[in-house]
Order: sequence, then structure tokens, then C-alpha cells
Amino acid sequence: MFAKNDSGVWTPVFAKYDLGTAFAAGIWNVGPGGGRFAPVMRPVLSLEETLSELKKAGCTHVEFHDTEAEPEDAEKIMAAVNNAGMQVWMCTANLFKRGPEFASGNFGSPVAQSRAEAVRRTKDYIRTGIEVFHASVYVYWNGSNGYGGPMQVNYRDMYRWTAEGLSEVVAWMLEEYGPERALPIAIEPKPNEPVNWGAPGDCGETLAIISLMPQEYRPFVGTNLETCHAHMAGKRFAAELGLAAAADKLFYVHLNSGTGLKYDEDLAFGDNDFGVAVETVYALMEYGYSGVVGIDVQPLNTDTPDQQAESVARSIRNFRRALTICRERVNPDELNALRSAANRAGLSDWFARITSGMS
Ligand SMILES: [Mn+2]
Repeated sequence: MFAKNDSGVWTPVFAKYDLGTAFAAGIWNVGPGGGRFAPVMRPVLSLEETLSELKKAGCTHVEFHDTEAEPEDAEKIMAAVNNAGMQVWMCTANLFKRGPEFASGNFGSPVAQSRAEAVRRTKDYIRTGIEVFHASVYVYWNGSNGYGGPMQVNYRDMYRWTAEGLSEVVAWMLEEYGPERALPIAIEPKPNEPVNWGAPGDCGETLAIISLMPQEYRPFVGTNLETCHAHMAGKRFAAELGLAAAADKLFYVHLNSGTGLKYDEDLAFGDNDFGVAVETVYALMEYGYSGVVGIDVQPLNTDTPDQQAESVARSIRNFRRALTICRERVNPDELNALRSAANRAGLSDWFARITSGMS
């Protein structure tokens, strides 16, 4: 949904929640585990059981890929979501692992057929998101979009094609539904995995791609920033949030954590570095974020059958712990005085004091 702001620019309208009261997680955030290097630890749950686990973990909303909730099954799935007393906040077409068509990328692939298929799948799932799920945001994660080595792609064309594909989707959506019913599209950048160089790789590249779109389509596209993806790009996550907010493009967030410049670990939010969680929550407060908070995490390899959704539950507990610290121990005047004096030594000491709760 969009409405015109005071300057006459179409702006997304999201349901407003107090921070800490509404959370969404993906149906893929609960699972049996197992892979090349890990044993299967947990049974596969039905959709109903998964929804129940996510709700117990503290989620009010849920997210789907089109591979977990095909458009033709969407009505049935929506009935299960309603039965669980939940809502769909986000949906996203899988443009990376559906089949060989996306091995070379999607909107920016050098293969024309892959680009066309990405546009088709995206339109299809936006239709489902609007008509069946009554979703609030559509996410485009770049996934396989990018390149692997020297001269594999004309980079200028790759960025232009990515913007053109998104523009084609927006043009169709406006024609079909009008701006009032249009689903905000949030681009989720990731710098690598499954490709060696993903495009867009960070918030800046995401904003640059939006700027390559025709002016009239830009308001309908923003960002969905994920903690672990930002860390993989060597970025400070809260600074990425700040950049998106400065451009009025902070449409959605995916919170989790990772241990550095590694792979997409999808650890619980607050795991490994609780200070990042505190800074993240404070950034959301400062930038006035009021939508549902997205959690995108995986169970740990050691999680047992009764810990199916423990990573989601711990993320929510850590979010609330961080929120309590931000609300009860941060004095904004004290913080801003330290900031405007550029007293970095004082800021570091202050941060240890508020996160530890000790003087
Ligand atoms: Mn994500």
C-alpha cells in the first residue's frame, strides 16, 4: 500500500507496531538441519506444526518463498496461517534455487531467458502477495545475481538489466493494481554466496540500482537489510540502516548475526556480539522504524527436536533485552553530548557501561 506524502511522493504505508511487539520469521527458519557437514538433528514438521513453533517463539507474522508456498497452494496455506492466528508480512520469489534457469543470476543475468523468467516469477508472486496473502512487503534477494570471475559479464549491463527488470515489475504492478494497492518491493543485498560477487552487495549498491530506475518507479522500491549479509560485506550493520533511512528506503529488516567476514551463518540475533544487537535496536529507534521486525535465522547444528525454533525465540528474547537496555539505560542527551564532542573514548566507555549494566 502506498499513499502520497506532503510533497506528493508515493510513500509506503506499513501497519505500525511498537518495537518489540511484532516479529516475523520465515517458514525456512525452522528445519531438520543436516547438510554436507552436519547431521540431521530434528524431524521435519508440517506447515501447521511450523506455524505453531514460530508462534510459540514469539512471532506474530510469517514469511514465505514461492517454493514453500506455491501460488496455486496459497489459499490453503493462508487458511493455515489464519488458523494459527498469524499474518503474512513478507513474501519473496525464489530466484536462486528453483531450477537451472537461475544458475547464472536473475534480473541481471547475461542470459536473456533468465532475466525474463525472473520478471515473470516476481510478478506471479507479487500477485499472490497482494491477492491472497495480503502481505505488507515483497522482498527481492539478489541470490545468484552477480558474477564469479574476470570478464564473465558486462558489469554496466548487469546493473542496468537489474534496474530494468525491477522497473518492468513495478510498471506492471502499477498498471494492474494502482499505487494504493501496490506491494512495496524491498531489495535485500548480499555480497557473496551463492555467487562469488553478488549484486547488489550492500545498501549503497542497492540505492544505486534504484537510482537507475525511471523516476516514477523509484518510490515503490526500497531495502531489506540483513545483519549477517552486511557483516559479510565488511559493513557496520547500523550504518547500513542509517544509509537506507537517510534515503527514506528502510522498508524492512532481517535481523540475525554472524561471526565476521565469513558465510551466511544466520545465527540468532544477538548471538556472538550482543553489542551489535544493542546498536541495531537503538538505530531502529533513532530512525523511527515502526514495522514488523523480521528475523532470518537457522537452528544450530546442535539444536534438538525440542529446539526447532530456538534460534527464532532467542532472537526475539535478545531483541527485547537490547530494547530494555536502550529504553532504560540510554540517556539520549548524554549520548548526543558525547557524540557531538566526538569523545570516542567516552563513547566506548559509555557503551560498555550500558551494555554491562555496571558502572
Ligand atoms: Mn534474509
